[in-house]
Amino acid sequence: MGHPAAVWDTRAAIAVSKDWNGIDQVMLRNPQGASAKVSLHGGQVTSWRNDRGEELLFTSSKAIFKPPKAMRGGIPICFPQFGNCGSLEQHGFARNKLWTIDEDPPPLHSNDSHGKSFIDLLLKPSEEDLKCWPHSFEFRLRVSLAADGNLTMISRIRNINGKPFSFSFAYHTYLSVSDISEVRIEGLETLDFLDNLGQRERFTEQGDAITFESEVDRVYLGTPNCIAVLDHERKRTYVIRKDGLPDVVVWNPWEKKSKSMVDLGDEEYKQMLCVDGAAIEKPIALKPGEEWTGRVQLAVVPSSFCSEDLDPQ
Ligand code: TA6
Repeated sequence: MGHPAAVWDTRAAIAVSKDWNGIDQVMLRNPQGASAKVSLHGGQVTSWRNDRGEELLFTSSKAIFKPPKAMRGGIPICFPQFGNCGSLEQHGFARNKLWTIDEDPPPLHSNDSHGKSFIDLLLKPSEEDLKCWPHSFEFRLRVSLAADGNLTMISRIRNINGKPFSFSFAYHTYLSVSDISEVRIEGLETLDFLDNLGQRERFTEQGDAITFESEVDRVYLGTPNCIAVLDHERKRTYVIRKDGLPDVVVWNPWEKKSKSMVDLGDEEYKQMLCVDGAAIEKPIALKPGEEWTGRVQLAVVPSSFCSEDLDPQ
């Protein structure tokens, strides 16, 4: 179903329109035709396309587009809690809340805006939120699309002079892959990880790239700031660069769990892989007035590019 005509800001190739729930969504476009879409519901990136219009993020064919539930796919924001090991709902409330467009954000480095289409969103706790998480914060999110098509998300979370608080965080990133059995991750070899399929026991990864033959649900710890996800069939490599996010979540539900999820097709585990920049093992602690920044940049390069070419550590 088409959306009402979007209102394009020609200066910055930004358009705001309403989605089928009447919620504002922001389309970013670059001169080469690449695009990204961000919903004010959850501050969730719901689409990221290259200059050939190919969708690079996974969205379930059975996704439920009905607030407050987050759509299954794109990049939901997990804050102030990752997982369900706290008092809040799974992955916290930020992805289920209505954000606003931040018309006057505190400035970022010029590199974070120069030559980019970007939008700044803002989440502040409602009275209801303060009942379940009594901390006064401001969460500013910048989503930007660069001239080369790279997608960057910058989260700035500030303690607004309340009492000290801690939080865990993840950019829950659903990558679109051709066939999970043809995918490998480079950059996590030999690292320790917590296995969510057990009781979050700690294991050490082997020395080879990670490949997939069954359900994987892990938090890799103390990871490098550059990870490669190689899709052999499409000859495509996702390069994930991050800062302020020491951990990486790797999740594929595989067949049995996919069949148990109403908002995921039974076979769709084959076309998705979550690789999330995260801060989980050591929650981020903020004193009054302090601010944390967590940044992730997603790029796609031809698969002739391999991990040796990644940024030297
Ligand atoms: O590790 C990722 C994970 O916590 C999995 O256990 C799975 O629950 C996934 O997130 C999806 O969570 P969601 O709440 O979006 O269904």
